[in-house]
Amino acid sequence: MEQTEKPRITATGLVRPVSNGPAPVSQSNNGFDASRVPVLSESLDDSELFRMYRLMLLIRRFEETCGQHYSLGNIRGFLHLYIGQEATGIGAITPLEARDYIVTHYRDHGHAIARGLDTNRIMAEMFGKNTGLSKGKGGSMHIFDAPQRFMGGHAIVGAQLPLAAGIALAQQYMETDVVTMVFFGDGATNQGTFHETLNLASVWQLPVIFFMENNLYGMGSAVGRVRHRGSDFSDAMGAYDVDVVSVDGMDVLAVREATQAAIDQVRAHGSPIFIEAKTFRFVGHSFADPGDQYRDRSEVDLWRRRDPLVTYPKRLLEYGVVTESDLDDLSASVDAEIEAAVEFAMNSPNPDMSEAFDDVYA
Ligand SMILES: Cc1ncc(C[n+]2csc(CCOP(=O)(O)OP(=O)(O)O)c2C)c(N)n1
Repeated sequence: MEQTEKPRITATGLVRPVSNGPAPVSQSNNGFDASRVPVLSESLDDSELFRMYRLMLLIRRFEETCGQHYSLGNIRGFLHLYIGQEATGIGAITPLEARDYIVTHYRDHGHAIARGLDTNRIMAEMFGKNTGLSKGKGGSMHIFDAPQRFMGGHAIVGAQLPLAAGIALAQQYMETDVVTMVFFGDGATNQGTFHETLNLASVWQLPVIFFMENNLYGMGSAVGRVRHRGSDFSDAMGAYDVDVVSVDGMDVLAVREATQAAIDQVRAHGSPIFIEAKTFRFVGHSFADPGDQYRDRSEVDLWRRRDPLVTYPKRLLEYGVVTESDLDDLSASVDAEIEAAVEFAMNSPNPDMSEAFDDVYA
């Protein structure tokens, strides 16, 4: 079959200079030039801009609440919070359509919320209850909702990558225009599965978006200590001839625009794209992370100053998309949703022992 030549995707044009942008930041801010930030997107209406903020706030409050219930012993096992990375998840997932697939790793609550999965059932999964999305048997790292095409939640670093390629291969075989998006961290790029999957995805021209959330650390290891090229991923895909788009992961609109362009291209041409969002987790790797001692306080503070839960609503106010009272109402409605989710989880039964071996594929 003759292939039409695919256009090369580029993030150029996604960022527009602003006269009174924030003060430039140092290189330690992951190389992102904060003096160039996008204006509010022209392609999104006010209700969508507002919905994106609601989802970001929902993730933040969900995560904070999970942290509290972990300390109380109501949530057990591992808990990897997404606090700080909300703009990336929302910018990446909101432009997907319902027929598209998402595969992700253990830092998955934010992705699940962004996908619009039932907050009650995500929370119940956290609490290990049988009303949870994985019937309480998966927990925090294994959120799964096949009808919504949310295919996990995977605890093994890099394991989700070949699964995503398999889903994309099936779509290619069935000649659909469905896009598969797979999330992973910078640490996963050192796994063999990453290179194997990239290679085959390129050879077979699979319709998959490789979405890397580069938060600069894999557990306690700074990316520069474990990767030959450090935090620079610009030519990471050279060997596979896959386009790379690098975007500011603290800017929800920049992520959304870059991702929308990538989705359009993958849908039309069926070839893989690699997106790198530069972001940061504000808290430890997981609740087992003893005090986050491998990061300099000043580095964390620098990133916290770019908290998307502060900068984005500020922009919405500046551009007249919302009023202060809209934001107050929103905050109350998000709190009510989280409170209801906790109540639902607390009041749900544990999985029955008789179901222990159900759904085991062996
Ligand atoms: C194959 C494998 N090796 C090691 C681990 C332990 N582990 C869990 S998370 C993690 C760090 C991964 O970091 P990254 O991919 O950057 O994602 P992030 O946690 O920063 O979101 C490691 C090494 C694992 N789960 N699986």
